[in-house]
Amino acid sequence: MLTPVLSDGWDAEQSWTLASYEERGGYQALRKALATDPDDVIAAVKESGLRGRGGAGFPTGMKWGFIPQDNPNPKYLVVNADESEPGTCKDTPLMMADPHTLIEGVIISSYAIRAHHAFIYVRGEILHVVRRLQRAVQEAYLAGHLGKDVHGSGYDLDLVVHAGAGAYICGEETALLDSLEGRRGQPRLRPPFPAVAGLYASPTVINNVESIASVPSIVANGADWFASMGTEKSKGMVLYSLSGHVRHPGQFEAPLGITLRELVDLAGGIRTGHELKFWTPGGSSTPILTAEHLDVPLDYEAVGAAGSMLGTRALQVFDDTVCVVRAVLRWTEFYKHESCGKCTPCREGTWWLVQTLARLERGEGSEADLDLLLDTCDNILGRSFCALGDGATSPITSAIQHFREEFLDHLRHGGCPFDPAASTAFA
Ligand code: L3W
Ligand code: SF4
Repeated sequence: MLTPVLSDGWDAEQSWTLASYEERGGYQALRKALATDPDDVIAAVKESGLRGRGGAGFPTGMKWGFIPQDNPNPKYLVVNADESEPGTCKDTPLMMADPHTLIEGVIISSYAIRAHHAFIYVRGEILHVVRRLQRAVQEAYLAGHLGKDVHGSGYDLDLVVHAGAGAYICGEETALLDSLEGRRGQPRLRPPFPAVAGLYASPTVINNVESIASVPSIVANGADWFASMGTEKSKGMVLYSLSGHVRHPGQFEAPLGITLRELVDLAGGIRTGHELKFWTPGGSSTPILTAEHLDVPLDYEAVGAAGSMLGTRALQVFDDTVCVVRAVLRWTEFYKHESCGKCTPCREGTWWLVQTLARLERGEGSEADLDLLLDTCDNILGRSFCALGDGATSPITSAIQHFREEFLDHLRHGGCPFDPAASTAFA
C-alpha cells in the first residue's frame, strides 16, 4: 500500500492549525508555485492526470486550460464543498483535519488561472467545518499566505468561506453559482460552461475539495510522481468512504484501481456472520453493484464497464439483512425531496417513483408496477435538466436489474419479507 498523501497529516496533534501544517512542510508548494509561470502550473496539473474528485472525473488541468485569459472580466476559483450525496463523507473530514491543505491548493490553483478572488462554498449545516475553515483562512491571512502581495510575489488573492443553506442541488455547479450570487439555487443551462461564463458571468473554475487539496502535493512532488499512482487513465491517490456493514467504517486513502474486496479487508471485513449483498461505488446516484463486482478495479473506466460510475467513491456496503427495495425507496425519497422543481421530468417523475416504490415495498402493488417504474425512469433519464434527475433513476433501474425477484417477493409476501428489526441499516 502506498503512503497516504491527502490524509497523511490527519493524526498529527492539532493537525488543523497552521503551526502543525507548516511543521509538516505546508505552504512550501505555494512558494514553489509562485516562482513558476502560471501556465507551467496548469501544465503540471494536466500532466499529472488529476481528474475531478466531485463525481464526474473531468480532467482538472484541462478545465483550468478552458479559462479564456483574453477575457477582460475577473477570473474566479470556486471550491465545491457542498458535499451532500448520500454516502459521501470525504470532504468534511478532510476540511476538519487539514483545512490548510485545501487553502494552499486554493492559492496555487487561483494563481494558475490568474484569479484574485476565490470562494469555498460549504454546507451551512456543518457549522463546525465552516468555523474551522474560517479560522484557518484567518490564520493564512495573518501569515501572509493570503491577501495583498502573497509572499512578496506581487500576486494578490482574497478567499471567502461561504456557507450555503442546505440544498443538495447547490452541489450542482451552476446552481451553486446562483446560490453564491444570492439567488435561489437552480441549475443553469450549459453551455456556456462556468469556465467561460460562471460567477457574475465571468470565467470561473469550480472544483471539488479533494481535487484542489491534491494540487499542493502535485506541485511539491511533480506530475510524474502523481501519475505513477493509480491506473493508466485514473491517476493518483483518493479518499474512499466506507459506510454500512463493514466492521470499521471510515475514510481509507488508496490509489485509484484498488478493489472493493481489498478495501473491505482494510475495513475489517463484512460484519461477522453476514455476506455482502449490494453496494454503491459512488453514492446513491451511481447504479448499485453486487458481490459479483467485488474485484472490479475502482477506477473510472472499470466501474463504468461494470455498469456503474465511480462517482464520489462513497462505498455504501449492505449485507444480506437489508431489503434492497426499502433502501432504494429511501434514496428515492431523498431525490424527490431535493428535486429543485425546475424541470417536469424530475419534479413530477421523482414523486411518481416514490408512490410506485412505496406501494411495492408495502406488498400492495402488482408486477406491472416494475414496468411502470422502468418506464418512469426512462422518461426521466436524459430528459432532465441536470444530473439529479438522471441520478434518481440509477438505484431503481440497477436494483430491478440485479434483484427483480426481491421486488416480486414483496408482492408474494404481502409486505417486506425482511424482518425490519434485523436490518440495522434502517432501524
Ligand atoms: C468546459 C466543456 N467545462 C464539462 C466541466 C463542467 C464540470 C465538469 C464535469 O456532475 C457528477 C454527476 C453526479 N467546457 C466542459 C466543461 N466541463 N465539459 O467538467 O461536468 P459533468 O457535466 O460531466 O458533471 P457534473 O455536472 O459536474 C457531477 C455525480 O457527479 N455524483 C454526484 C456527486 C455529488 C456531490 C455532492 O454531494 N456535492 O459531489 C456522484 O456520482 O451524478 O454525474 O465542472 O463544467 N466542454
Ligand atoms: Fe431541478 Fe431535478 Fe430538473 Fe435538476 S433535474 S433542474 S434538480 S428539477
